[in-house]
Amino acid sequence: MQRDTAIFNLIEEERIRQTEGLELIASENYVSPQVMEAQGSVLTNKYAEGYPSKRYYGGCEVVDKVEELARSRASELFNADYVNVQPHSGSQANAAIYLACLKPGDKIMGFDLSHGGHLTHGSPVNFSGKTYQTSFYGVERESGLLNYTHIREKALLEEPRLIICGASAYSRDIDYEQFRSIADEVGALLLADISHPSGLIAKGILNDPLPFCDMVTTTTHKTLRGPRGGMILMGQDFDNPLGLKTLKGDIRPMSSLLDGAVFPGIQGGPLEHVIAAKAVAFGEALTDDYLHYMVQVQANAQRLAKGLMNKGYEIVSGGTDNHMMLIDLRNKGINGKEAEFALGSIHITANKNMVPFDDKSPFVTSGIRLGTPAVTTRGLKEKDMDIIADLIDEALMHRANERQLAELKKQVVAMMADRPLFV
Ligand code: DSN
Repeated sequence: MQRDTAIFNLIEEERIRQTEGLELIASENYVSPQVMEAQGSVLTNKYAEGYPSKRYYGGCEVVDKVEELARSRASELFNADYVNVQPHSGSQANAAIYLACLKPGDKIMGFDLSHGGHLTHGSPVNFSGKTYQTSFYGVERESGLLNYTHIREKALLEEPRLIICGASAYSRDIDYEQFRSIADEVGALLLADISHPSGLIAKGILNDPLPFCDMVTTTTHKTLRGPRGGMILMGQDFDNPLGLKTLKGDIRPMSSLLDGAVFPGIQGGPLEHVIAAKAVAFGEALTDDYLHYMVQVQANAQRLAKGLMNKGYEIVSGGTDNHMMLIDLRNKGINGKEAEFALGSIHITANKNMVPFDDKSPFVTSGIRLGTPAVTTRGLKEKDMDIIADLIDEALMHRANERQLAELKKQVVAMMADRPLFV
């Protein structure tokens, strides 16, 4: 067969872009060669609708073992009683939770997207906002922090059936115990979406939601450093809240409803090649090397935030507990779109991001979000974060000076030249 040079040349182009660039998108990372190998394996050829030992296709005896291994490793990593590794993404994982726990029109309450939440937590442009009645909590204007008293008041007022905690642009730890007591007071179910900080949670660096939340969802490709995908976890199984019964009249446990919501509820065949890659990543995450990596991710984020604050940048909430930070650029006279472009021109990749109480549209924004999972995988440490803070500041302040930007780009490429993509 003739090689598809059109595509493979583009893949090579992307490999060079990733190798030369400085990746600060908080939700991106570089997977290991073994994760890549598993994902690019013959498992991609296999249909396996159903679950291990309960499949709708023959020939599943090997992928059954793969999926069991992925589940048992995830279970050990998060101390979870229930794991479903089939969701194709974090959004699919959340969709399955909603399908299992809610009826269309039920009330959900999530973290406002423009304050750091996620599209699937009820945004009006997303299926979650179109299917359910939504309300939102946000951060305080002054502190940039969640205020649990105000979240409780809002929950008492709105009486949601499901409360969602977790964020894609909030740099502080979350008090899941407080969310539990709020959910109990209003009789709501509680979902934690830990897609961003799941690696830090798995290694005990941040609060653990599993003892307090009914269900937990995560992606597997951010801090967890696995293939793109999603997963559902429960610390403990429980009786389904809708009172749904089996044909024999028994109350169905939540685990059975969640399995059914993923398949056949919202998905068909699972991606067993991706599940194998998830298993590899979970195996890596169980090691001490990964613990050291997570500790360094957090240390790097804190150092980068400090370096930028020393230069007068406003980090929402005044710092970070996790792997990311949100910078409100309004005091610097530059918007998020311009900042993303200026950084891109020196090979630093970041994303523009709404900041709380933003007066600009999501296409422009007043902020940028930065994260350290990817640069830490490349081996960068605290002293490198000081250099990155300098590079960011120089690029933003001299964004109209093409010669200076070209010089800064050379510095970025030189910095990354001896940092292999694969660890
Ligand atoms: N797009 C992801 C992120 O960047 O945080 C969330 O889905």
